[in-house]
Amino acid sequence: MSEATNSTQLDEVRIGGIGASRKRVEDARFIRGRGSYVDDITLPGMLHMEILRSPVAHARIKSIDTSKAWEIPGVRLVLTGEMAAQRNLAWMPTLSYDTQAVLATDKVRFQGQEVACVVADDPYIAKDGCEAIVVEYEPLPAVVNPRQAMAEDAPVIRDDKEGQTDNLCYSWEVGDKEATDRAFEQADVISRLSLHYPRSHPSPIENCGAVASFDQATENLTVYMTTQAPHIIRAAVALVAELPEHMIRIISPDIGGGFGNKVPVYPGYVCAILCSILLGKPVKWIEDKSGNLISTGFARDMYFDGELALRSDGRILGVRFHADTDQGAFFSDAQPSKFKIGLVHSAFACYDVPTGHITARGAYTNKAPGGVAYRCSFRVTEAMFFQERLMAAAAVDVGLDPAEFRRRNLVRDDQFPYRTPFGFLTDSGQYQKCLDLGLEAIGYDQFLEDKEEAAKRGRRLGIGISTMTEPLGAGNSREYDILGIKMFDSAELRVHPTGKAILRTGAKTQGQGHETTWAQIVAHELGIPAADVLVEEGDTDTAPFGMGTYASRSTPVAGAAVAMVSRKIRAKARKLAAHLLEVSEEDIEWELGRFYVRSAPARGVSIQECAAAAYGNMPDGMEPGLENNAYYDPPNLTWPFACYIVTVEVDPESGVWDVLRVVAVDDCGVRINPMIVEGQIMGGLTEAYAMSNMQFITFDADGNCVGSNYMDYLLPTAWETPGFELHEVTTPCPHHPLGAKGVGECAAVGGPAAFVNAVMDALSDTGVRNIDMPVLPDRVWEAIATGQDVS
Ligand code: MCN
Ligand code: CUM
Repeated sequence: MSEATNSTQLDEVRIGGIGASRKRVEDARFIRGRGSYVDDITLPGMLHMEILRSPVAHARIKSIDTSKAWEIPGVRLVLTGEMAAQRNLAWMPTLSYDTQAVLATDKVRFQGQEVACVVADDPYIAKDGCEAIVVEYEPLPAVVNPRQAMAEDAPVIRDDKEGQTDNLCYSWEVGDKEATDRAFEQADVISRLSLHYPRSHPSPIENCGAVASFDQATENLTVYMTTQAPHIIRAAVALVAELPEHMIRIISPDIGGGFGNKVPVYPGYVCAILCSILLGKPVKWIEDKSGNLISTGFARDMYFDGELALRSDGRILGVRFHADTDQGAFFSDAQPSKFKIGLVHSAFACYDVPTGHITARGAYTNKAPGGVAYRCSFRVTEAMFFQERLMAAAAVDVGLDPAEFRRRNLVRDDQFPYRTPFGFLTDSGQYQKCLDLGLEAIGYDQFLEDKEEAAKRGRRLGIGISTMTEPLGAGNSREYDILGIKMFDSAELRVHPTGKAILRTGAKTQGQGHETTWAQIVAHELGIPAADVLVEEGDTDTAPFGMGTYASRSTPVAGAAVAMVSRKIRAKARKLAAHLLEVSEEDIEWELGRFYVRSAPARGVSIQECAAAAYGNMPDGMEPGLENNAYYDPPNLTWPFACYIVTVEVDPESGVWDVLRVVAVDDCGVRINPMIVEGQIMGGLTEAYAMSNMQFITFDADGNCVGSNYMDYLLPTAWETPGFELHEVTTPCPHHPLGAKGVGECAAVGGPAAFVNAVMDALSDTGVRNIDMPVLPDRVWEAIATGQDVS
């Protein structure tokens, strides 16, 4: 037995507990090129699949001739929609209760849509096979804008759906219309803004892919695939294929970035599975970059018109807005809320707004499906962008400094839990403190002076603020589910006789560092050094059932489950300690990694000694072993807060703008690994910067996707990305066992408005209210030259 005393208590940071900026254990393999991604999987007899995609956006399919493809040596299967239909798989249900074509049969509805696929001995033969397929298309007019799609005379895209006589996908409203109308009647100032949040794409470095392996002897199906949510995929396959779950194994190996792109279910996965079933051989499908950019996981693409009712002193009396969203050809949003438009009504949650009303419509268009994906908890990014752009415009209209305007309206610390006009309950925060810290860090007053001085010499400086709280951590099971399965998550912990342990969760890391941080939670709860805890995720045969990683839900939900399972282990270890120390449980105290006798602190046993006893020296009647699991159903979403402040200089001659400084103040509650949290914030700010000024995917009038390659769709590199100055406030989450809130998406959500607000501030004397993203130099130049908004 250990003879340690209280004074030698383990140093939590030294064992890699909470608060330790532990180096990421997964990086040891990633930076050596030793990760194991889907494309690294090779199975005996494996064949390769390629997809033939539609070159046109909207057309009736008159015929598909595959005979030439079948003749190519090495081609094993040519699959068309007709053949899939024989298996009832030409269409699949989406997670938003719509249907989506797996392979087109009647029409193609967006450029890049899956029309056929070819399986061959190698991927090159499969590609040749695709090129040998002859498809006769009868072109139809294309619609690429949701408002045009909802016009009277627009061609009906989803004529496959019974009763669908227009392109309306859904309409929705929330809030109190009458009270809001009254607020606007009483307003001293009404401030309006219209804008478009452009379509964007997560573009992870690794594209999507799968290796499907159907064993004809056992009829078991194993699929290695790029998914952020393996158990949901297994549930979906079980439901669609009417197979029991134990015959389906989904393995999500290392993932080279998800960013939301790997949440939806894509036709490519389904085709790979179907081809493997038909051929009885493993089939690998690896998407190429254009395929990824043209067909998967789009985000945003939303038009806003809205207004704020203001009192002359700057207090907000009410808010109302309308949003039109472009859902693409199929409504395939992978999101667990009961709201078709996601959580757009989290807008204005950080401000004390008495009342509000939101209306929204979603439209089908001839564009790839998508909507909620890309580092965003379900249209929260658009909501916060519109909120902060409108706040900036309103500050000008009401004649207040934008920081002071926000300060007057931010929810105060003593108002929590705070009920928003749209029904959310925000949990905690110190919003004013974050804002003040940000202003101090950027040297707000000094910058305003510098700006005025510079203006005298014809220079345009600008400062942009963005403050927001967002709902992270879907969900709680009362309100959030996918396919009827509630949004809890899970952890299973097995402590071995030597005190080493393996932890598995229902989440799935794609670069966020779960292998590092979950071990830190175990270290914090049990005193087992983080280095002694192996973390595994992503295999449905071994991981406990969980709903996966998106919506920054891993820490709020799976992370909480890790804490809870560790506590269960500790409770059993306490009984073992009492047995070893020959005292009753009530006489035992816990300090990190050790139980001791209250009256004689020098008498104690380590957690490792308890682990050994669980297998070799348990008391009579006690079940052996030290393993357990926990399922955690969060009582609420977590509500982190952020304040981002950006300064820029705009060159009036060219419209080019340079970022001078970026200050970020994030409050995500208790930070498990501060270094990883900072990495998440920097990554998010980088994406925010890119969205604000360089990324867009547009479509011409015929529906051709312009920007489906990295020459047009730009990814930020170290060269253009500005430096970030990070600051921290900690308001523990009141309902999370560790006080942690999610953080993975904050900077990507709140960041874009700070950049755009800064540019607009630099143009404040021109009367221009809005330039739509990306805020390209030519748009800025045009705005300065014309004094008009640029969309
Ligand atoms: N963390 C922490 N303390 C907190 C909150 C988080 O130490 N208070 C740590 C976590 O332990 C975890 C990381 O920060 O290691 C992110 O945690 P969390 O906020 O819970 O988010 P998730 O793990 O659920 O990640 C999802 C989120 C989303 S939705 C997108 S999209 C996104 C993002 O993460 N995709 C990413 N960040 C990404 N980062 C990388 N590298 N790759 C992606 O694909
Ligand atoms: Cu919506 S992107 Mo993330 O939630 O996987």
